Amino acid sequence: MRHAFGTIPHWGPMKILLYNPDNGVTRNFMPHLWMFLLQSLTPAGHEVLLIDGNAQPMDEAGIAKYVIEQGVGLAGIGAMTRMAAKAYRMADAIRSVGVPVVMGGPHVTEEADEALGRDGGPRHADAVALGEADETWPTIVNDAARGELKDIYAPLDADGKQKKPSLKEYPAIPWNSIDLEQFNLVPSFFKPMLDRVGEGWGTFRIVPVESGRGCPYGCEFCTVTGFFGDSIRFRSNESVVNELLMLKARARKEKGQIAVFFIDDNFAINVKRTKSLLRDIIAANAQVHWVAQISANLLRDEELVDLIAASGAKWIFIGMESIDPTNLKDVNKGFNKPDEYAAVLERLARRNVYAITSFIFGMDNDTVGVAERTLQQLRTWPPGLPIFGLLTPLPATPLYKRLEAAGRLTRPRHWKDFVPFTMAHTPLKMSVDEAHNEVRDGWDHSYSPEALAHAVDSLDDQPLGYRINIFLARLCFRGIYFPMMNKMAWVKVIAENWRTIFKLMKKAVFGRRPQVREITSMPISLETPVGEEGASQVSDLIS
Ligand code: B12
Ligand code: SF4
Repeated sequence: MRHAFGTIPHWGPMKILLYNPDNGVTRNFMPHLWMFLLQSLTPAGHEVLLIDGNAQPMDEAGIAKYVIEQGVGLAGIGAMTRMAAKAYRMADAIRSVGVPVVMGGPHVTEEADEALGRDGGPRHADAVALGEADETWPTIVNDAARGELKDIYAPLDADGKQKKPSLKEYPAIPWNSIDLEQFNLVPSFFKPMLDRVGEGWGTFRIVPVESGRGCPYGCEFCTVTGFFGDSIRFRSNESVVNELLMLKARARKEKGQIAVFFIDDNFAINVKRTKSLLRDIIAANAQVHWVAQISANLLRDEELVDLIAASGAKWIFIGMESIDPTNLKDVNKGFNKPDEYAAVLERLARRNVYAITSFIFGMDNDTVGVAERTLQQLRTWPPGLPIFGLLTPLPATPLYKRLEAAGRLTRPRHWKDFVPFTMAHTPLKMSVDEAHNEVRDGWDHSYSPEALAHAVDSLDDQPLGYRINIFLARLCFRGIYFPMMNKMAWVKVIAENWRTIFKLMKKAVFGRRPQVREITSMPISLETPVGEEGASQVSDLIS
């Protein structure tokens, strides 16, 4: 194995860089939890540096220079499939200056041979951590410090069977001291002005918190059931509550805003336990504004939805996927009942909780016009944040295997040449181009100036803050499909939406003056494609 700065191995404390590549399309300003988790699980004595490429964009030369300047002795890179190509390029750059790289996360867990160059391609990683690395990470660090990294680290029990870490002894992530500056959504040049606005608007961060892992539902396109297993594990209520209290205290101390994204795949997978957690959060006065993913079938329970609202929830992400029961059955998601979507959304909206509704086009029963049919339904629902994607065969999913076996994959290793919103197989009842057009239609019609105005108007009976809220969130979400990475793009969007902006401003000035707390009662965006310019519009509106 090679080492930084010549041939002298590190036998002692190291500087460890944990790096998450950007996805190359949008800026995802929510930091990735794995970095903080592994940092907390690193054996004492080592120093851990974190770089999220979404917040600190870096190229190959930049990262090579950084690891040399910092004297990094080990780099850990984690990536989803869509960032794999970038992750490999960055890993190559780090290895080229003699620093060993260990890779982990959902992609390399399934494609370890690719990362290790055992598939005939180049080697990108010195070692690969398979699956959940909570228990293998300390061993990896110790091996690296001794100069004895192995190729593969797998979480196995004494019998060689795969072992899932319990979350009962969850490490306390020191949110009170972690440097979160790179994740502030508010641009530095606006900070002084927003500090004056008060309510902590000089900083705004969305922080990932997990309360449990695993989902037994096994939807065909999803990696979660395979990766985390169908054994669901939870942290204790107490440890989650303490984490929220710590975040709340930090926000207070820094006079900043913090919102939480519960990253559990299905936050209410065990309704009894979720209720008990939410009750404990309320009892401990640990409420923060939060977002979580919950499947529609679990939101039938009025008491659960009451607790969701009372504990601070503002947005619930719902994987609706399709309004066609045949499609849902095809992808093993027949538990989603399109007939009840409207009722679920209304149940949330009655408590001023809104939904991010996620749809997948390009399913086997989809035909031309699927976007319009979906939009027709959407228009009858309370306003939310619709998002549209394409059915994507991720490695090792049942979907990938089915399409591969049927010879239907047109780009079997699509991640090697990642192109956003581009299919890797041909759907049965329409062409690839037609599927792409459907997704474009979905985004076009949901995020056009008319659609934004309609969403705002549909909340006419609500406080102004809610209307501004939905407008800003839609503006931000628009960027998931239509990249808004520079000032000009934002100027154009603002110009297109001037009527709605003017109307909201007028209302703010001549109507009841908006309360900053009201306006900002939810995270602006989960995947914040806004960049600095986007956030500036946010601040314009709240000042
Ligand atoms: C939160 C989340 C998001 C958030 C933002 C991501 C963020 N900033 O955290 C949002 C909502 C924006 C999002 C969006 C998307 N997501 Co997402 N997301 C998640 C989710 C629910 C939680 C991630 C998490 O924090 N997990 C908890 C941590 C502890 O687990 P972990 O990251 O896997 O890390 C562990 C191990 O993997 C390992 N590990 C990870 N990295 C590393 C690195 C090293 C060096 C080592 C040693 C170990 C290691 O150790 C960790 C501890 O055990 C996961 C599902 C899941 N439960 O993981 C999906 C998931 C990661 N998302 C996924 C997908 C597909 C997407 C989207 C492409 C969806 C879409 N169709 O548009 C987009 C892409 C966004 C983008 N940035 O480009 C897939 C990725 C699958 C894959 N093979 O790539 C997942 C797994 C869900 C799924 N449906 O299969 N996502
Ligand atoms: S419900 Fe969500 S997390 Fe669970 S398997 Fe289906 S898509 Fe994946």
